[in-house]
Amino acid sequence: MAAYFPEVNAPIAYAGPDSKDALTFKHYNASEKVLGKTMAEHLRFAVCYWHTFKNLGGDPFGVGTMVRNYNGTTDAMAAAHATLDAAFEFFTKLGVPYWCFHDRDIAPEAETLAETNKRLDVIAGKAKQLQDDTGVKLLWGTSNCFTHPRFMAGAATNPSPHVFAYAAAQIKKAMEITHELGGAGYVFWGGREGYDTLLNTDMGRELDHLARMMHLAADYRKKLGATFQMYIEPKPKEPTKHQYDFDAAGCHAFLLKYGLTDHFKLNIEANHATLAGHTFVHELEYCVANDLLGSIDANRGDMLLGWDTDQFPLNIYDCALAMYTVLRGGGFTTGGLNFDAKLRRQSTEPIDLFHAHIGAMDAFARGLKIAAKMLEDGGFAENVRKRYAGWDETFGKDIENGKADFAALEAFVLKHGEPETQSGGQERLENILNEYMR
Ligand code: XLS
Ligand code: CA
Ligand code: CA
Repeated sequence: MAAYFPEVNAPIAYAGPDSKDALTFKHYNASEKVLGKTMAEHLRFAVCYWHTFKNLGGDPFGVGTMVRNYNGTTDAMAAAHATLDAAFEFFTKLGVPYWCFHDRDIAPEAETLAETNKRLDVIAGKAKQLQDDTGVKLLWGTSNCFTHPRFMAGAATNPSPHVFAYAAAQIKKAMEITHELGGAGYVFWGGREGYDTLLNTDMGRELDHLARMMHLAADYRKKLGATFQMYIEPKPKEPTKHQYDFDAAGCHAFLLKYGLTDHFKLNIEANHATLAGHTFVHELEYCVANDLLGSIDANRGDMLLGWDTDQFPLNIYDCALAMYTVLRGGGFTTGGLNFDAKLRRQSTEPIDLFHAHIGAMDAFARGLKIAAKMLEDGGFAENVRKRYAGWDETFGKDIENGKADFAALEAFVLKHGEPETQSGGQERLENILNEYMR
């Protein structure tokens, strides 16, 4: 088989924090145990197909800058075959256990749905073979219902039932191939499920239609006998002005209203959290508090740019706090850390893909170790326990259990007077956190 990444001859190895070799892991040691599980089992890293192999650095102001020898042919299916070979070479050399794709990433769309599906079958068959040969597994699959012009006004929320039907047919097929490939998950990111202007939008009806699509998907999952976990991925805006799956809380309200909580968890993306005006860890914490934690799209935005820059995650604080929340939530089951991240437009060489992923894997490995230490030391948890200690006493418990009515609460205050103040101690806690970042 042709080598598409000849600069890397063997799988990237762990060489320890003192290594000066850029093509080694300094912190990610797949088999090293942390809190009883290997780092590979905790982190469940995945490479995404779309940014890594299909994005060539184009932006709204300019065309692609990156040359890749696996998609240099005008024969779309030949390029699809070569790209899949290159992808599995990359996964294997990087040493990631999982990958993720959209239907339209792996196989190009044809003139008709029937022809497009035939192409998908061919490429999915090849992917199955490559998965079997390499041991790389599918973290999740998804359907791209946002690139083609037919979806310009949304897919499930499109004003036309014909477009709704097209999206349904596409999702049906993507669920089938995800199932055939043994995918652990299936993602719904509502690319254009929102609006550009309310002047032409029936919001209530669109939300009902979105829920209808989710119920159809839940029914079809059952019919397929599939075991993959379905996720909704929140994002507040971009490409549309407003997207209905705004954030974790918005998705939760939607799932509750439409009776969908048994069928979905969330796939939280760091950059989408910040676009929604939250921190990454806020979104994860909301998921843990509401049994919604599914999977993570690991990336980061740029503090000074207000759009979805999808950069590789390197901020150790963010990685540590994210992993602290994930560990407290019981860790990943079906989910993992998918690098939904792309090279900057000036990083044109294929080897840059290795540098980007190695750095991000090391950042999360450090985050995991720091989070494990924070958990083991227990200082933060103890601080929280003490802060809420009043709720563990009889009076607090009575309120929690609904045994104290307004009159009882009033009587308590009349008897005990002013509550004591207690400091939140934020600066002390932040200082302690700083000490973990070594
Ligand atoms: C785009 C989304 C998308 C989803 C999958 O902003 O992140 O890539 O993860 O459709
Ligand atoms: Ca994403
Ligand atoms: Ca994104």
